[in-house]
Amino acid sequence: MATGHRTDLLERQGHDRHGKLGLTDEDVLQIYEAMLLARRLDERMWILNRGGQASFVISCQGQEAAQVGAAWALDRERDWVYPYYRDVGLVLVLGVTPRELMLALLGKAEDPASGGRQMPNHFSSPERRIAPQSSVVGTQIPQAAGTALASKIRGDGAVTLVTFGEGATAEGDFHEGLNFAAIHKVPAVFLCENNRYAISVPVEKEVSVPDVADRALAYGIPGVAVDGNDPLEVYRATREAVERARAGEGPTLIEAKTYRLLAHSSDDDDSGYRPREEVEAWKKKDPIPRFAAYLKEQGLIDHGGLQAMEERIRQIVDDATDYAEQAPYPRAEHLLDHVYGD
Ligand SMILES: Cc1ncc(C[n+]2csc(CCOP(=O)(O)OP(=O)(O)O)c2C)c(N)n1
Repeated sequence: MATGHRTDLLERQGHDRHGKLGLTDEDVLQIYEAMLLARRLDERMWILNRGGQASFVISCQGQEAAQVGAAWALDRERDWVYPYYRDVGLVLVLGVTPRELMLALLGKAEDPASGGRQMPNHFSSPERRIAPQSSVVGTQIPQAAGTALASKIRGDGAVTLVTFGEGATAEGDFHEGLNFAAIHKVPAVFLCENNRYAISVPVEKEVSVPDVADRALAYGIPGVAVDGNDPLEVYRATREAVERARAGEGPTLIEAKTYRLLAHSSDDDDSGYRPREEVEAWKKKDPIPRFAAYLKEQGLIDHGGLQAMEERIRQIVDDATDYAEQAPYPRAEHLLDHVYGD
């Protein structure tokens, strides 16, 4: 039942791949812009960290294609999403604003995810159906299975997408969540962003089969491994999984093979556990320049267009940074608000 699809973006360049997937030229330009915005926001977050303003950064760099490609396959008006902490690209597509992300980063009172109480990148947006997050790895997986079961019982047609790293697939929550979802044939899509490390633990010490997607077989659901640095491949796989789920055919496990370009977090030094040559090799597969090359080959954008996009994004990132820097911190007397039931 498990199917392993693998493709190489570069081999396929030159063909109108997005058109064949039903995506318009405007769609792919917007996909690229969302990926670039995620990257530039992340870069700014590291600068704020190094400058002492942001205490902690957990980065999306390298994973933007997987995140934006998957988000593009959702119905943003009704589907539920349980993201994990690297999903800046995903939540941007769902409507979370750069200002909101920066408010959370700097722990400001106006942060809509938690009023400055959560760690950054612990997204939460009820109106966009983004469920709040725990830092405990993998806990979102059974929660998402439960949300999908609720959709099935209600018959509301919503699909639930849940994302996680490959390290999370070594947690009991992953196995319980997939087992439950498969038994009850719930409308869920499980997306593993396999970036090859759980902090310092390499994928070979986390997963005993060649592909995380192979694990789907044990639950009797389809498992698909795709090039996670190609947004079109991730979009295609996610759209197929969403269609299956909406048609009542149950869940799918997708593995987007990608790489975390930076350290696990701003508190981590990755030079102790992974060779620089490996990081450099993956930089050559960086999804941002690769997708820019595709858009150029398709004649959808040129150097000037890319420059204009960069400038537009720089202004958005500047505005978000300035706004969050000037925003007030939570007041001490509100310390316990929204922390305990009230
Ligand atoms: C249950 C649990 N164990 C350990 C941790 C510490 N921890 C935080 S992130 C992380 C790595 C998770 O790796 P993965 O799921 O592959 O995601 P990645 O960070 O690589 O994107 C770990 C071990 C935790 N938060 N929760």
